[in-house]
Amino acid sequence: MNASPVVGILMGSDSDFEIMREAGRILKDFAIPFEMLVTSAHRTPERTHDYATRAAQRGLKVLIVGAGAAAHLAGVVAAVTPLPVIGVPLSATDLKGMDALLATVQMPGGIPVATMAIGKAGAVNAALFAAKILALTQIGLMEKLQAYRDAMAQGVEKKNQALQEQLARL
Ligand code: RP5
Repeated sequence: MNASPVVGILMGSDSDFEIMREAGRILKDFAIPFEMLVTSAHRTPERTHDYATRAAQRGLKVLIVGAGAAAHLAGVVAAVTPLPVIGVPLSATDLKGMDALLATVQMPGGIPVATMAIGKAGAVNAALFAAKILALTQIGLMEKLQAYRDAMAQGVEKKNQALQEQLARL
């Protein structure tokens, strides 16, 4: 039996999936059970409201919300849930995500949305940030996060070594 999801990944449209799947990949690597759904602040407001109001009682601990354009999804979700909401602004219009960034980050005082970078880096960081929140109470997750960081550092070191070898051949 699959474990119950502790992270919900929401996105405003299926066109957001290409980027938001990166968050899912990270959570999968960390063996954090999650669910993913398309729901829109504007096109399906009642469904969004229903999901967000029931998320905490269903056992979810963190919500990751990606949206582009006039990206109100993270904000309207945060308005009705006690759970931490992590927003990922996405590039969906000629404004290339600046519209979504401002709509997501400029929340009025009282309703926080932890806003990440626009696009793929934001989706990756949203998942890592969710893992950090869960690691406060979940044994073993802190060590996995450290291992991820160590692997990343080793990757940079390898790239530097390759660069030095290329430099030597100039
Ligand atoms: C937003 O509008 C979605 O999050 C998406 O980024 C954007 C465009 O949606 P589609 O027109 O591609 O469905 O609500």
